[in-house]
Amino acid sequence: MALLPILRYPDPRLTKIAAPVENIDDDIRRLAADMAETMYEAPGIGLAATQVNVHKRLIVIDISETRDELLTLINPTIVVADGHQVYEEGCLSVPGIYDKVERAATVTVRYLDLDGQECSLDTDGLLAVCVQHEIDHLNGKVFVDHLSRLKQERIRSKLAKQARITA
Ligand code: QAP
Ligand code: CO
Repeated sequence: MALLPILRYPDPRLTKIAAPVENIDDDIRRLAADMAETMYEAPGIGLAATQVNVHKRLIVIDISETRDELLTLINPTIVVADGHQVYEEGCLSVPGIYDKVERAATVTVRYLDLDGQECSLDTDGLLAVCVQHEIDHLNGKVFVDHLSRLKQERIRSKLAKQARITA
């Protein structure tokens, strides 16, 4: 197991579109385990492979209080989306920044699990938000992209300033 470095917005590698996972082999299983360890250590509730500079369609999520309900979704696709909800989001790639984003209220997501089994998940609330946020990463999108240009500029300058302080 290993902790992986997380890309920081506005790193251009966060805009890459991830490719489908073709084979669920030991490399993918190791990546999933390392991503889970990285998410728990952060701590966070979701992490996409894009954020650790691996451009494959794989995400890990755990929204439980007890931190023992890990979901690993391979090649996830949203097949049904309904309604609207607004949730205050954050992102491990955009540390210290939180803002409201409107997304679908309920989603059905199809994916492969680590055994290569076809799975389907019907969800709402925070888990639905998290699934949509992480699939956005696989498509090269960060939650900041949903905000106004003015907010995006403020976030970029705030993070650039922070990077100078911590450098
Ligand atoms: C995505 O985000 C998410 O700024 C996962 O300093 C967030 O795990 C989906 C984090 C909210 C739905 C709602 C952020 C940790 C973690 C930070 C995260 C920070 C430390 C974010
Ligand atoms: Co994120």
